[in-house]
Amino acid sequence: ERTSTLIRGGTLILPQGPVSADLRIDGDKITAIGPDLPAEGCKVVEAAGKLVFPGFIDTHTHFEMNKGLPNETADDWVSGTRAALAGGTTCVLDFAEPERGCSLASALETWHGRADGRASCHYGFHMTIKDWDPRIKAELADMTAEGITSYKIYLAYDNLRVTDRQALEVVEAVAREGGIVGCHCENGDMVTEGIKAQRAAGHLSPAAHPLSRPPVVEAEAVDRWLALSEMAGYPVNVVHLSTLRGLEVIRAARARGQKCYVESCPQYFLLNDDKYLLPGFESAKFVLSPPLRKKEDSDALWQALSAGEIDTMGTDHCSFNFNGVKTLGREDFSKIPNGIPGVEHRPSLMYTAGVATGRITAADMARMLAEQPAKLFGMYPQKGVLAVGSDADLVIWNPEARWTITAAEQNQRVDYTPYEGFEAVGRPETVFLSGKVAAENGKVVLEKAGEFVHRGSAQLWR
Ligand code: DUC
Ligand code: ZN
Ligand code: ZN
Ligand code: ZN
Repeated sequence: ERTSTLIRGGTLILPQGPVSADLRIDGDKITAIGPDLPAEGCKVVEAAGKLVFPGFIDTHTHFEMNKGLPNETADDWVSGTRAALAGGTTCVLDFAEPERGCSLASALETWHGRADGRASCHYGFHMTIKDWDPRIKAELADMTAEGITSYKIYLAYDNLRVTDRQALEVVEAVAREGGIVGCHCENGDMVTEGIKAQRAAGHLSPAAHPLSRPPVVEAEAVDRWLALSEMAGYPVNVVHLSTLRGLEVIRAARARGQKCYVESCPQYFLLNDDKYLLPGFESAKFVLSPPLRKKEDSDALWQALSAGEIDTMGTDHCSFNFNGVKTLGREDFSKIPNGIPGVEHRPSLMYTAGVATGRITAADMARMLAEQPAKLFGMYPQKGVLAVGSDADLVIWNPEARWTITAAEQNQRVDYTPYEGFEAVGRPETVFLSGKVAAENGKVVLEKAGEFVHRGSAQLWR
């Protein structure tokens, strides 16, 4: 049935900034925004003292990754999207990955099979390209027709990476589709040698992980990725930027007039490489790639975020149980499955450390966690903005709430959180998904109502 809701007296976080106004929802759309809207026929939600954000979009998740293998992720599509929703994220973009030698269509079918009817928030897929040949190339037009307009390639991981020549061809081919390609920027050969050097020195504990892939590994790959983009004459996305060195490469390219997009993740702002000095195997909880970096890197990323140099914030949510598959690397750090959880906590982490401290505004947060993700990935203005005609995915945010992040109370189905004990300021109080109340105070109240988002061309605003 079609319901109407009036969200009354909240501070709406609009693209131009915060505005005190009412917002009306009819069915699954926002139908009016303005002062003193009539309440006839509406369920009224009082939002005085609250912020109203567009539903947050996580540009980077890995649910049900390595399915069926010993290093399978902890969160599947059911638990991962429930956690996202509980934390105020109404849409995720997950990485679909074809099996070696298989078509993009086969990966799309597999990912639909896992997500359809099981997801509690809306979702789309980036398509990972690891084989690149005429057959795969011919599939790009089919992908566009299927609502897939973003791709990912790796310059690292021997089993995933493409050559530079292939990377160039991928960017050129995706440009013709009006899509966008993101890249995991680490130099694969340097990582391989870095791991070998640590092992040779007898360093087998998680403490060796960051040493095996220092900042130059990222900086070199970012530089090469942007060089390939320049040659192709089409902008690309750098995913999960972690270092000042990488940022400097991006700044230099932009100073020459090159257009590019940058994603980073909360862990690179909030956690540092001192986590690799924890006793025993504890540091394995923080083994991800790129690794956590130094305080100077985080400080530089905060400055870049404040200055609008970072376009989107994803989580790279890739959860492995600490008392489970993380132990595959107990004797050898290089065998620790790479990744950390975070899909549930990104909005609260960024609000606490960013907005509440004054480093960014609430409008900046909406821009980097909703509006720009929607634009870059072809969902704007259907998603990413509070506007008449847009989908009614939104979050009523209590800026006064104080709470503590703990694994015991999380929705993520993994046995730890890297943010255990983090004192959060602000919390999503009510999350609307397509016009319906779907989560309240960190608990999901409407399950499996997520829908696949058929995405259009990338909107390249830079
Ligand atoms: N890095 C991780 O830590 N996990 C998932 C994939 C990646 O690139
Ligand atoms: Zn489907
Ligand atoms: Zn990556
Ligand atoms: Zn990733």
